[in-house]
Amino acid sequence: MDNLYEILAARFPRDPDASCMILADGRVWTYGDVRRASSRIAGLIAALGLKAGDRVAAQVEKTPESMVLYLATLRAGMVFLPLNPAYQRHELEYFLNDAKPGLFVCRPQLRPLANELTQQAGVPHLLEIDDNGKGSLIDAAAPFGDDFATVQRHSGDLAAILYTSGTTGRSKGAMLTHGNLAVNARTLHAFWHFQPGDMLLHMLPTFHVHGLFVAIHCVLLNGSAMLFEAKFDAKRARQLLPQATVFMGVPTYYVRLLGEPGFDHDSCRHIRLFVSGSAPLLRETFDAFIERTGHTILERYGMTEGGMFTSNPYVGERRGGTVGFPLPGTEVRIVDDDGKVCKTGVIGNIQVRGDNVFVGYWQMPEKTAEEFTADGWFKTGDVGRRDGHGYIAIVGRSKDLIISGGLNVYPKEIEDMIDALPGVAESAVIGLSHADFGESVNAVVVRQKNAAGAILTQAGVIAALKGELANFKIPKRVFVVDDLPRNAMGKVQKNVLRERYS
Ligand code: MCA
Ligand code: AMP
Repeated sequence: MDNLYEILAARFPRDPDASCMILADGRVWTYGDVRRASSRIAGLIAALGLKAGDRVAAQVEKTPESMVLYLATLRAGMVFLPLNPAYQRHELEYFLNDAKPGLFVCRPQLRPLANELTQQAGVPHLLEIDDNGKGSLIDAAAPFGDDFATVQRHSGDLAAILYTSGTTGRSKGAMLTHGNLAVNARTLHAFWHFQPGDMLLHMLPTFHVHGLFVAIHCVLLNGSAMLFEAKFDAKRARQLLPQATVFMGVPTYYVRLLGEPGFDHDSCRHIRLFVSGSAPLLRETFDAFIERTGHTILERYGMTEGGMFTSNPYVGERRGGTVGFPLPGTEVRIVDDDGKVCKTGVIGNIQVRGDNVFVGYWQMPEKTAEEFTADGWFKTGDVGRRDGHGYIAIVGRSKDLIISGGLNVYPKEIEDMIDALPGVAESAVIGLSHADFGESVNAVVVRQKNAAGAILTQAGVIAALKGELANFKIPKRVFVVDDLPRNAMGKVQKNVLRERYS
């Protein structure tokens, strides 16, 4: 049986009363609860008449019910499509039209917009899960049985589509199979030495690879429990860490933990592993963490298009400023612009290959072909080097991408929206270093010459974007200028802008 749910469930504890998710209010979801609830929701999804391979899109808060909706989707043989609850009309409209899900699960407060957008996109079913894990989906699933027979799937069948923004402004849906997810889950579970009795403190969102796949798959394969918190909060993390053995986070979490008074060695007394990823961990954060807690954070590197590619060692030296070595089963090479493998220490383009690497972008065969080499390597768009000991360091990106607090923002998407505002001639969106988010989003906006009546201000631009785009993409600062610096080819010199405004 290659259905990922079966692979995970085969490792659930024998005792159905064993804890799986421990919630902030003290409630516990046992593994028996997870089996039963996923069975009922899978029964409902099947009864809606969706066919294997149909998409189930969910824009819901992080709750045990929404986590179980993911498992139920796998059980029913459908494809899970998680969406950040911060997404607004402009983003949702695109995702629903592009993915054409058979079912859209939303929060009740989104209902009017969801009605409009699902009708427009021809999505046949719309159900709700609210922020307390209740709602029409849960009610409708209640009459279904606890013994749903998980649908047979092969390792090459799709399990999930996760949208990653595109450099051209159009988001691309990365198609991940049951096999892609299973192989990465098994690798990480073994490589990071998951063991009986582990307790993961789970504070990541569950609409991305890090929180949904990396963290949850490790726990489920381990049959152990997690402290399942709705979101990251540094104070709360400090309180809960003494009960945990493993913690995973983006660099911002570590920066904020270090800013928390009283966070020290004792707060981490049972922790055996701190993992960081999704964005570069600054050397100063890595060093300050060792100094404060005695723990060396394990930094790893990955992408939506394949889960985790490299990791610092569990046993052995974890080197700050590096992302370690290729994980077992993943090949990593660093090549120059002609595709020739670079010598040790030379900076080049990072390419990866392995069973964890996705099978392509949803309905974008040309884009998919562009991102793979003829011999099957995926071009990550990241730039790095390998040192004499084999440690890989990411030194930059060839793609125009900003990572703010672990969330990706593609400048082109925002530039397109700003350019459409009255009085704007053109714009350039740039990342500037930010103490909390690592990088922040900033817009340099050129006013139209002779634009009658239009007064461009930071507040005006920000107000025009809010409600259309997720808040984390909204520029923190807007600079209004008369022109943009260009090179001889006429290309905007973003490096000059970054220097000017840093
Ligand atoms: C929230 N805000 C942000 C961000 N998050 N602004 C910029 N960047 C952000 N990441 C804004 C909100 O819009 C809001 O603005 C204000 O900050 C406060 O919002 P709130 O929700 O209270 O913020 P928060 O709870 O402090 O959230 C910050 C956070 C969160 C904890 C860093 O963004 C987070 O959990 N990030 C992790 C994302 C993640 O899981 N990434 C992994 C992707 P306003 O006041 O104007 O409304 S997976 C991946 O990258 C690959 C595969 C990998 O390698 O893992
Ligand atoms: P996403 O599209 O959300 O999957 O983000 C993947 C991107 O995050 C990668 O292509 C990298 O640019 C970046 N990333 C992930 N982990 C790290 C890391 N440890 N260091 C630097 N960049 C990282």
